[in-house]
Amino acid sequence: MSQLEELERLRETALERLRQVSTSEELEAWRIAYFGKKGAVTQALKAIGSLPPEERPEYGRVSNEVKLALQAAYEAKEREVREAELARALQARAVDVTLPGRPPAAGRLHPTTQTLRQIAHIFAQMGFQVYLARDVELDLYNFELLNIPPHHPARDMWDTFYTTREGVLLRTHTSPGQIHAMREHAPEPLRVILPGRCHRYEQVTARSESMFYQVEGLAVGRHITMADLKGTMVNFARQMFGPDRRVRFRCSYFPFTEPSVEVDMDCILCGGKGCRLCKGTGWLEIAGAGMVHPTVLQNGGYDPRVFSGFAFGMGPERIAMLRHRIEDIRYFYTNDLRFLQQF
Ligand code: FA5
Repeated sequence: MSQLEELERLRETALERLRQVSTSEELEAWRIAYFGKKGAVTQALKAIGSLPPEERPEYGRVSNEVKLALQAAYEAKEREVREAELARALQARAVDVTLPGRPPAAGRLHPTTQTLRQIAHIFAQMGFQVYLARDVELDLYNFELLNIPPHHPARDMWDTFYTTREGVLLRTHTSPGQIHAMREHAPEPLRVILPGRCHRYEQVTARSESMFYQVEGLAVGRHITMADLKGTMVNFARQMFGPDRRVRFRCSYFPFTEPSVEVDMDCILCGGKGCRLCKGTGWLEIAGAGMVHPTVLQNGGYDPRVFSGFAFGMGPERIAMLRHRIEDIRYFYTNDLRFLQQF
């Protein structure tokens, strides 16, 4: 076969192999096979030096033609492969822009948090600031300074979680915060609410949890009377449950208030006629309250001959249960989204 025929053959096989190329890797292998340092075209061009002089011009012309033809074919193939690969990639990661988006799951506030905020908002309008006290307390604050000495039978009102450290417990109510707040403010007058978690070693039922919240309220000043407590409770009940609410005060007992009362409002379901919600009484309990006991005022740093005050404590879960007709307090903290997403 003459040199020129070989060139022709080279062109044909190269073009044939190029036709079969479909990926960029194959294309690169092809380029190296023909145009690499030891590639067939590179070698063919170099071969010109070993030819007799009379054959060189024709060989040079044809070999150059083959080179240019193959280069052009290579560039065309390169474009083709690139477009095909792009099309394949788009196909594989196809995005249908007409589909509806996937909305991120938005969180929301827990029903207790919502209720706590509503309560704080209502009391803020009456001039109460929020005071945060600790969850882990000393027996001293949870009981003794609240007029409940060791071994006093009144301790039975609160089933307590004690810790392994002597005198340290989980607070059973937010009332110990009263002492902290008074000691911080005395002898200035104060008006605070104290929201927070409480713990009781209690049988868990539809109405009682072992961990729940309370919102304590405390006002201390000169000339504060039971009338102030009543006005504050009535205003709260009407803002929380509607302007027509009636409120009644029932005698009760707490060691840290004297006199002590339970605050009831007329049933939001039956308006006082008696139904399942109010167990036929027509009334729903919303808080325990009373006038701050002189001993407690003194423990807080106030002179009970000059200062007086009222205090109350309510359960925000029970308030939320009334507002939303939730029948079981256990729904609050079992983290079932079917419940939580309703608020
Ligand atoms: C007290 O804890 C008093 N410290 C309240 C108080 C404060 C009286 C200031 C006077 C002056 P009591 O144990 O009744 O009182 O609890 C108050 C409220 O906390 C209850 O009305 C109820 O709403 C809520 N509560 C009590 N125990 C539980 C429980 N186990 N689960 C859910 N809520 C509870």
